[in-house]
Amino acid sequence: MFLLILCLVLTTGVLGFPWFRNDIPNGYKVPDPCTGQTGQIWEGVGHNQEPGGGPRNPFGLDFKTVGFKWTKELCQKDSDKDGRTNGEELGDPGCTWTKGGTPSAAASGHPGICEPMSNSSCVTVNKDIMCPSNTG
Ligand SMILES: [Ca+2]
Repeated sequence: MFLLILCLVLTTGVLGFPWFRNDIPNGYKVPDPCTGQTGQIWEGVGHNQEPGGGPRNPFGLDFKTVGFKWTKELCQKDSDKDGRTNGEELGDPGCTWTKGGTPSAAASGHPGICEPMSNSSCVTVNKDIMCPSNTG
């Protein structure tokens, strides 16, 4: 049993916590904002790299701060400072979504990556973001 737990801990350390995607609206449909990634999904929503794992992006840090839950506070915050709240980006503009429910809108942005990425005011926020290819 101990080994099983240890194994789980080690695995999640590498992969991130994929089940957290059930804890935010449209967690499986967050668009990848990197150049040339149109239509692609950013799997590790709270992380600097698309597959997840490694350091957290601003949204991941805020998500951790509120206890890995979709709270009104988190929903109304603009973690990546691009002028749109996390709720607006994830398709819950009214901050009414609860776990298991259907979001009122589709995800229209990434809550942890300042968009558009080419915007000069986003460069500092996005300095640790690793795009899937070298096109971003
Ligand atoms: Ca935002």
